Amino acid sequence: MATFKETITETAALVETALDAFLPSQAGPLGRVADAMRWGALDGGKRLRPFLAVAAADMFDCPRARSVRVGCAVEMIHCYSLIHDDLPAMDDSDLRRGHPSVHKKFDDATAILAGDALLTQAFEILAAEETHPDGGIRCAIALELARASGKEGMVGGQMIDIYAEQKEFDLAGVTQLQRLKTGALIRFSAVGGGLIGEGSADEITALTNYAEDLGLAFQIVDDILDETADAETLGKPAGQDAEMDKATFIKLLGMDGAKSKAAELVERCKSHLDRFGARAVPLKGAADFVFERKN
Ligand code: GRG
Repeated sequence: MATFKETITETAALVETALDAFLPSQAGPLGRVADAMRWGALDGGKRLRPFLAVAAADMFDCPRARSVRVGCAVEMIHCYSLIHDDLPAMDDSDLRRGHPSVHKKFDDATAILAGDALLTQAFEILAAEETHPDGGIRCAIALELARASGKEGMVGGQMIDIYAEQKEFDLAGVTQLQRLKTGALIRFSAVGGGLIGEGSADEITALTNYAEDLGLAFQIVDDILDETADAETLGKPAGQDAEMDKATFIKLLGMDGAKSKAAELVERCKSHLDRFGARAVPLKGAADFVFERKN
């Protein structure tokens, strides 16, 4: 049986090829935004979200030609969020995935437009008939992704993160913020995979529970890495949370407390998938990967 590393590498290659085809370079006046979209979306990142979508769909023997499209859609939303998050008006980061961020390589206006275009194209991909012949299923997936990405999801989380008096946040407040900011897209990834694979309502609920615990574990590990890893390993600036005096899981639980909370969540998230038996091995592997990741 393939190792987790081999499986995620194989999925990432499929996603890379599909993204490359969805985002061709072009001549003429649109060339600049097309290049910026490519800069922000290709050749980088762990591709965790598309992996979750494809691995969840694989459990239901869904054709990869369908699930990879769902994976590309969520990765495009993720990449748009990173491009906008790096802008001077937000985190003002010069480095992303070890390369100059999109606004540094191009300019602010191009970065805004490239992010907008990736966001829009994600829904174009989901709406197209190649994603699934049943328009009801395409619509259900697009609805989930819209909810996960918008005001009641990632955008809402980012808004709270920027403007709330975070210093005052308790554990419940930080958990809620992170459930929206990072958790919502991770949740969509597994659920979107279940929907494209035509899982039953109970199976989608199991995937939802898995992804909610996984998303929180992912964020706790992110907080730990921000404090312990260097910028070269992370491929982005480190130590930003402490610099901005953000309320993080480490600040609230201490380093040891944060590590044991993440470990507990990873074990719990895997247990939600026990009903799938051996079919859940890749998704359970993703949970261990999230816990052990170094960037
Ligand atoms: C701008 C609407 C808008 C939202 C931005 C996701 C986000 C919200 C900001 C990113 C800031 C950040 C570092 C959040 C912590 C968790 C996170 C999303 C990390 C990056 O995801 P990875 O580690 O990145 O999966 P790669 O590069 O591997 O894809």
